[in-house]
Amino acid sequence: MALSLFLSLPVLIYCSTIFVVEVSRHGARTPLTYFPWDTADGRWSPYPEGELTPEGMRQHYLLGYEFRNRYIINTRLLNETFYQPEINVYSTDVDRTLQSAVSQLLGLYPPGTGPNLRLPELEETAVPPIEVYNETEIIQELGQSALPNHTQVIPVHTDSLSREILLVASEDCPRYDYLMDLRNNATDVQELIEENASLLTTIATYFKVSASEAGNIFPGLVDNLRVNNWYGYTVPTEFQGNFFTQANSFANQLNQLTAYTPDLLARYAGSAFLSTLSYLLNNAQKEASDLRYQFYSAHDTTILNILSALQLPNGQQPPFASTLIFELIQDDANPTVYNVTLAYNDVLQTVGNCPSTSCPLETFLEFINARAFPNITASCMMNYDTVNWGSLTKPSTKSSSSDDDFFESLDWYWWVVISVGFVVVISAIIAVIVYCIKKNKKSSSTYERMDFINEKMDFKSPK
Ligand SMILES: *[C@@H]1O[C@H](CO)[C@@H](O)[C@H](O)[C@H]1NC(C)=O
Ligand SMILES: *[C@@H]1O[C@H](CO)[C@@H](O)[C@H](O)[C@H]1NC(C)=O
Ligand SMILES: *[C@@H]1O[C@H](CO)[C@@H](O)[C@H](O)[C@H]1NC(C)=O
Ligand SMILES: *[C@@H]1O[C@H](CO)[C@@H](O)[C@H](O)[C@H]1NC(C)=O
Ligand SMILES: *[C@@H]1O[C@H](CO)[C@@H](O)[C@H](O)[C@H]1NC(C)=O
Ligand SMILES: *[C@@H]1O[C@H](CO)[C@@H](O)[C@H](O)[C@H]1NC(C)=O
Ligand SMILES: CC(=O)N[C@H]1CO[C@H](CO)[C@@H](O)[C@@H]1O
Repeated sequence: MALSLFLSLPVLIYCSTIFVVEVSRHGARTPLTYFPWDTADGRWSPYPEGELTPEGMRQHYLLGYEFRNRYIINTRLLNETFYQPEINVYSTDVDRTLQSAVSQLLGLYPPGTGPNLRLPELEETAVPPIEVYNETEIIQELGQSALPNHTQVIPVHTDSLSREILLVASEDCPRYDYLMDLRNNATDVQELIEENASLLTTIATYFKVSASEAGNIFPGLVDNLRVNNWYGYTVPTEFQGNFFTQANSFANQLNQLTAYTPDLLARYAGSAFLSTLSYLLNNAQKEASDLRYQFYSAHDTTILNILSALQLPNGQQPPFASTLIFELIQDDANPTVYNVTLAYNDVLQTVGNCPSTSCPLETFLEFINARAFPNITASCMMNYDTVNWGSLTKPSTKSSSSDDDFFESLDWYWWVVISVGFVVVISAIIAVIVYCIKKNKKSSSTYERMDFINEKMDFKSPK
């Protein structure tokens, strides 16, 4: 509270927030997989796996309450009562994110802010076409309030997970899925798994299964332990203490390596969101619509995808109800000047080439437009055969829609290139010896491949 006042005070004095994009992770939930210790004492009863818990609802209600304070009471970005064109809410089609959105909105527009019937006479008209039990008593109790206690209901949009590329990139991007699959077999990933083999041994021993079966259990187990740890519930001693710390850190590292390394994957993960963000900020600056608050209710992956695409390294899993807030700010003294800020759980971030945490809109847009693929649909459907093997550019902040930089750190490809390079070099030497050709000019493609190998070696050496 004190912190938020401190944060919003300078903003109040010099400039106004004119547009907000919020992305939050759902609140506390039950584990995605139950293990014997969960079911033995019925600790999650009656909640099935992966559902929002009352604690998760509370977290989002409190977020909504805080945002009411910031964006309705202090800065007056939003009207005191719900005005439909101002706010748009979009959630992934998952119970816990939908319920989180509703819980947060209940804090933003709490009971008491909802509407009355537009005319008292409409009391008799505003009934459904079937007979209602105790209709007279209920209508009397409601009075003019449309719903009990002037409760405000707010639409929450969603779409099927298979069309969720904006918030869950892997759900609708075959190309990204394919690249992540390749990464699972890469040497750096396999090395990390080998270095942490003791974790799998502990799991294999406890569940009396093979090591490969233990590998299948691991993701569900680590999630389970994280949730039980959050709740302070006990788990078997084998999975407490060091095991938990190491499993947690290993899972984070593995995720970083398979989903966001090399950089191209991070761009796949965040492209659709960054393009949408760019579009929203442009529209807001032009005041093309009345929209002032865009709220996305989503997952830890969504937050990591966005942070990774913005090159803000974060190897940690975002805690329940983690929140990214993008604000478009207008300079009161100079109304043609717009800045963008990004806060992750209230910590301001410096994005790309921005001079500080408050970033001129053009600089911010230039960066995110370069990071996003020009046409994510095309990039996601990109066929393996269409990869341009010759070009070895490293796009990072330069705009590009190709896969090339991905292959710089694909170990299997490295070996292919070394082998090809080796064969080419040997052939060249044989050619020189056998045919005594005076001009000993290597083909340009050989140079390219050799450069690639050198670059690759530089890339590997620091680690
Ligand atoms: C804004 O809030 C005020 C006070 O609650 C209300 O009278 C007014 O109708 C609202 N405006 C809109 C556009 O919803
Ligand atoms: C509903 O109707 C029944 C029977 O008419 C009555 O006993 C009861 O008090 C009513 N309930 C309310 C909430 O008015
Ligand atoms: C409104 O809320 C109060 C207390 O929070 C409750 O006693 C009352 O029944 C509610 N009214 C309706 C119509 O639900
Ligand atoms: C990864 O390796 C496994 C086992 O060697 C193999 O079955 C699988 O096809 C490989 N996946 C890819 C994408 O290369
Ligand atoms: C906008 O960003 C620039 C560069 O970081 C900074 O100097 C300026 O104070 C910011 N303006 C506002 C209104 O935040
Ligand atoms: C993006 O790529 C898809 C698939 O190639 C294509 O159908 C679509 O027209 C492209 N969109 C734009 C705006 O170029
Ligand atoms: C439990 C365990 O073996 N953890 C290791 C996992 O790999 C990292 C990186 O090499 C090590 O630092 C950990 O000790």
